[in-house]
Amino acid sequence: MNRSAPEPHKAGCLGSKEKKTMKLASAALLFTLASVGAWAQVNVGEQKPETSLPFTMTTVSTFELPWRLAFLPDGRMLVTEKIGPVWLVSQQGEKTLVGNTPPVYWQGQNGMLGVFISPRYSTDQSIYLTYVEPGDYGGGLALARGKLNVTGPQGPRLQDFEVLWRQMPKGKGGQEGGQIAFSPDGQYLFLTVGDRQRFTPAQDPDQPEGKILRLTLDGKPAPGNPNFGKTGAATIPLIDPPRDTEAAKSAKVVSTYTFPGPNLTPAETWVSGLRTPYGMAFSPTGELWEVEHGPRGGDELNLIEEGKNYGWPLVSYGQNYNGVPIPKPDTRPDLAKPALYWDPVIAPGNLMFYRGTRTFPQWNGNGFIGGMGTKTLNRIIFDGHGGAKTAERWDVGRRIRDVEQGPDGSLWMLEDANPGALIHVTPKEITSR
Ligand SMILES: [Ca+2]
Repeated sequence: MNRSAPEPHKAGCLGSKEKKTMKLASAALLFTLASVGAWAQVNVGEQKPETSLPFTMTTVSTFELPWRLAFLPDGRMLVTEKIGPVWLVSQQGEKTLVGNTPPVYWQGQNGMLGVFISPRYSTDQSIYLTYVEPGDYGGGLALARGKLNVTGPQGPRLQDFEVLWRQMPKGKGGQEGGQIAFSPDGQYLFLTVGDRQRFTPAQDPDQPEGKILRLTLDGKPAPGNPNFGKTGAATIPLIDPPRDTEAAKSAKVVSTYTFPGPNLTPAETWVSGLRTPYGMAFSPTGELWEVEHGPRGGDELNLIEEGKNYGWPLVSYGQNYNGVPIPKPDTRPDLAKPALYWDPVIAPGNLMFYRGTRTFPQWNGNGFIGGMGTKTLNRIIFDGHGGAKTAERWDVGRRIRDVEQGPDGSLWMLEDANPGALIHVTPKEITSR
């Protein structure tokens, strides 16, 4: 509730003029509530799954901890495995290893993460990778680009590979983020950086953890960012993942890192206060949406708007895994709230928007979120004005790490498991007797 609203029992002390003003204010408040209505931030964690699936799932191949897939214009796809490799895969499931991919720090949630096709692929044949680079102490998220040569005698391989952005210092903790969304005009890229299970850096403007960065396609701070041109502290502290939000407040500094050049984090930052941003995508109406894991309870679907602070670890609808409470979002109206949240959680794998009217025309414009914890596929309806609500929750019996749309409008999913399936999702055939 709005904490500034007067308590009802105090209304009796007011004069008639104040009462009239209050009535108007209440009417305005009611109108506001009614106008957002079902679209206001609500807990959708208790939603029950559908009793049947309207689609068929066919396992085409299996991988070791597959993480993301991306379609090339020729209809083949690239599939990453968290343990390191990147594969070129036909829709029939034939796999060819892509050469010259970088070494990764594979440990827990760390490893090879995302693969994304350049918005200029027809002219630059480039792909973007996100992964965790190995270091002397833990690892660090990296964003890199390479030209994909699929015609050479040595088989498919990356050329002119270059790291465009890297998280420094390297350190411990999972929850890297690693999702990219290209701006609809293809000029910029948005990169999610998770909190690395360190909590407090998500609120430190000098550290990239818990942020969405807006960068040029070459990984530089993008003109137009809220703090474009500003630099941050030359030296920043590194902490290990503390046990909870309270312990994080007095976490021991294990080392300090001094940047060799300017600290560009302020200039790169688009929004802050995120926890585990594993899903992010532009909707067909041009809104940027992000989905993240909360702690125990409190997974979030957020509308991402320039300069906003999404609250982690100051507030959450969930609590720490050890039961230590976290203040609720209502206590901090200055922080942006999610459009939807899940308590209990679904553990979202990613977010994608379905575009077009081929194969599943009824889903044109809808969002899809894979639920790993619930082994579900979740359809989300967006109103194009910052509102979202859930449609079906389908029990698919697999931990869905990724769901993407194929060239013909069918869906493809990756299962978070080892072995984990590559699953083709097609309309259920209607059989007549
Ligand atoms: Ca939040």
